[in-house]
Amino acid sequence: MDNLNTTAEKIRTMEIRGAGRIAVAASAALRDYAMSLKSLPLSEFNLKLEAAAKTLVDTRPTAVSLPNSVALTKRHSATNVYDAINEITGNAEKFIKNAEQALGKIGRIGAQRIRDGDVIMTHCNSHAALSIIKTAFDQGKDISVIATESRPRRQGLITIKELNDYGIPTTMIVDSAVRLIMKEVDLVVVGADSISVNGALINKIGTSQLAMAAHEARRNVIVAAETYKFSPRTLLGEMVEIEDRSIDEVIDAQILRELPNVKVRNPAFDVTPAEYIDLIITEVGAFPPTMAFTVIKDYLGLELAV
Ligand code: RI2
Repeated sequence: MDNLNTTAEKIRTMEIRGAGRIAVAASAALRDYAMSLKSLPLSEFNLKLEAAAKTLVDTRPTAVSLPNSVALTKRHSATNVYDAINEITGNAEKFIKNAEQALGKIGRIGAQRIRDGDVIMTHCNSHAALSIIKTAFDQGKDISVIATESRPRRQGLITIKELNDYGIPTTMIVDSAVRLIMKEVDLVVVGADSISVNGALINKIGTSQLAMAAHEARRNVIVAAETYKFSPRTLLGEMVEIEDRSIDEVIDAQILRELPNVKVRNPAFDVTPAEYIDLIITEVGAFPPTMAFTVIKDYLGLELAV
């Protein structure tokens, strides 16, 4: 359980972060944990596996990639532990391989939407969104990027470093400059933590203000999302929980102590309605947000909803 708890803690503290990366890390941790239980009777094995799955899923509530990866990894129909471990190992290898390949496919499909000379605005740090931008650049398109700082954790700094190292001309702005700068932008490309059945996007706090500003300026918003970022449980009416993180990420505790009448909030994600989204680029194709149900049904399976 030590390694599993270490991975869970790294996800909780965001040492491992990004909806895709946490899903891959959780799948690998559950696989390794299952292998460590090989001497147990099946009933005990199943109980421990369920407890471990819950530990991983409880680390961060918003990115559906996490419960999806855990559910897809832990399921087995074996009648003995040896076969159960084999199934779980196979599930994990398949999930991790698909997740890695998905990024390349999303890059190739999404890059078709980027034209020579485009200025692209992005938010936070999304490996899927960056795959589209880098692929377009690799194709020889003369592009540049405007990247937001992404307060409070400033994941925009990871994005600008990655773009800089790749040789892509990049401008950093503070989050509140988004609307002013939007007129210089051709399209917005962002990632996803969850996509609900009504096509709404749940992504890093501030994403919806990019989308609204883009809508106002008649610019397209493209979402880069692997199919495992669609939320099956929203089919049953479940709402995606917005993670409230520590206020220490926003304000110094000492300053706050001197302001007894002030409350600070730190929601980590927001919701962008489907009408502000042009296309969602997945590894199996580009879909309008209205097709979220089809993606869930055909590529994740309705059994994940229960
Ligand atoms: P990829 C991140 O969440 C950002 O919100 C990003 O847009 C999303 O995950 C998807 O990232 P956080 O872990 O999977 O920084 O595309 O809270 O890398």
